[in-house]
Amino acid sequence: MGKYVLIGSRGCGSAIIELAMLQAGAEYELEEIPYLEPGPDRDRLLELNPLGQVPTLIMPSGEILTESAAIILHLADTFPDAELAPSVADKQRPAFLRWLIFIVSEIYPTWNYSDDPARWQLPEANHKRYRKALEDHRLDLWRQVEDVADTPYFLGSDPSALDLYIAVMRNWTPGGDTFRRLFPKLTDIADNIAGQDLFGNVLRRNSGE
Ligand SMILES: N[C@@H](CCC(=O)N[C@@H](CS)C(=O)NCC(=O)O)C(=O)O
Repeated sequence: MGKYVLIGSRGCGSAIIELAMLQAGAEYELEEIPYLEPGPDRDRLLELNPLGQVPTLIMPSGEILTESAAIILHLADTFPDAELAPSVADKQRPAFLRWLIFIVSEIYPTWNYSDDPARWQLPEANHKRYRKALEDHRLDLWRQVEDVADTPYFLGSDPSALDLYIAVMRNWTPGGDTFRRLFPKLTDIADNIAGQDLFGNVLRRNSGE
């Protein structure tokens, strides 16, 4: 099998896919670009993925795969021993699918909506209130994940890609002490992943340590 090319950016969800690549033992090359900055890198990204989002993956076949959940499910199919997803026969499979989609479709977009309120043509006077409403909503969503989480991995004793999402996203707003205080089980999961030799470097680089 050839090499994957992962287009990503520091501080972004592309790190989730890097961790998954490491967990799968897949051969990949990271192309780090300033994904929001106008210029040739962004123009190329937009050609590959009209949303201009990272992660964007160029498969060994040259085909483009976007959407982190699709990439995770593809890697789980291609590397069945990688423990990225419970098998179809596993009783944890429905919970895995439920919370994978919850994290990518409910929680992940909240940053895209809140990070730059001007993008949504809101008058400046409303930016603070708008951002705060989304940040509160995000905490409600994380609370639901915390309530059902097991430890040391989200699914209990078996690792899955859900742990990788938690390990990367816990560093995003609100991050730090607030996340730790509000979501102790998710913090344990994230600490567990961050403490593993395989993942430590990517997580440190992605969070700017
Ligand atoms: N649904 C996508 C979301 C990816 C995403 O939103 N990535 C952020 C960076 S962490 C991004 O590219 N944001 C730019 C934008 O939405 O315009 C996924 O799960 O891969």
